[in-house]
Amino acid sequence: MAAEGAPGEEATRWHGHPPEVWRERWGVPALRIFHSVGSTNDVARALAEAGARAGTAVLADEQTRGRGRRGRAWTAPGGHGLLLSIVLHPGAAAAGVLPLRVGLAAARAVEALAGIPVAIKWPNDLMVGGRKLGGVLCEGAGEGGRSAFVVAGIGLNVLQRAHDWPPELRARATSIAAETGRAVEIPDLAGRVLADVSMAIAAGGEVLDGEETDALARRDPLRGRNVVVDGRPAGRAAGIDREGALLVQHDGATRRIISGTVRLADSGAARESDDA
Ligand code: BT5
Repeated sequence: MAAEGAPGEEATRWHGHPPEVWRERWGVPALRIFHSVGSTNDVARALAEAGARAGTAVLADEQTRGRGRRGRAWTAPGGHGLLLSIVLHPGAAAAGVLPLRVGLAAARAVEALAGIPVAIKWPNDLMVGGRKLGGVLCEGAGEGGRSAFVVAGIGLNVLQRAHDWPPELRARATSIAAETGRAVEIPDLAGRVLADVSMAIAAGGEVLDGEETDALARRDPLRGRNVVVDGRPAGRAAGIDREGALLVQHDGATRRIISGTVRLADSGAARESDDA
């Protein structure tokens, strides 16, 4: 069982073991585990600013201020999901590449443990059956230029059932348990995600390589579909380039989208608060 404790207080045991046991098992340089914390990304950022080594990880059962991109919230009922942040030293990797590289590694970890195919909706959504299973939030050290470190936050829905979601997410969110009827152990998933993300970052170059772009293309639910970018019809999605930009074709021209919120033009169900 997850450890109990006051918000912001580190857990002394998590799923039956002290954090040090998990740290050793996963081979990470440092690990902080909380029953409840504001945002694991904030804790990881503070550790990174204090010089934490690459691979340093922060986990929580519950976040009181879990966040997505652009001020949106990440909602996860306590103990039902994986809430993980990893300090990365991404070297020369372009900013647009990181969420996709991390998302691909997380998708592969889920596929390996849960046996379900995971789509990656540009730039940071992990989807199963058209519903959101997880998301990635990469935050750098500062605005502009390249960061010495990046905190990769990963939220994955593991044990939630339909009644666990607030009404606005019920039709749009899913979990590994809801998709497979089986539970994956959160510590197993954490270990696998940590290993796969660290390996992908260590091996990754400045831009996505052919293997990565192929793997993303196979998991791209937007490709060939008409899309709406930040609320405006933009054209037909035509894949992801090596810098991590979304390619959109309209009137014979191809535009590179480097940031934004995208949905399918024909998905009424996805007329989401995400467009806000
Ligand atoms: C994301 O943002 O998808 C990135 C989420 C990253 C969360 C992790 S958890 C560990 C770390 N610590 C943090 O504080 N954050 C990271 P975005 O693309 O902006 O999506 C947010 C939107 O997804 C919300 O506006 C909701 O519509 C929806 N959403 C919120 N919680 C969800 C959930 N558990 N499952 C599916 N969809 C959700």
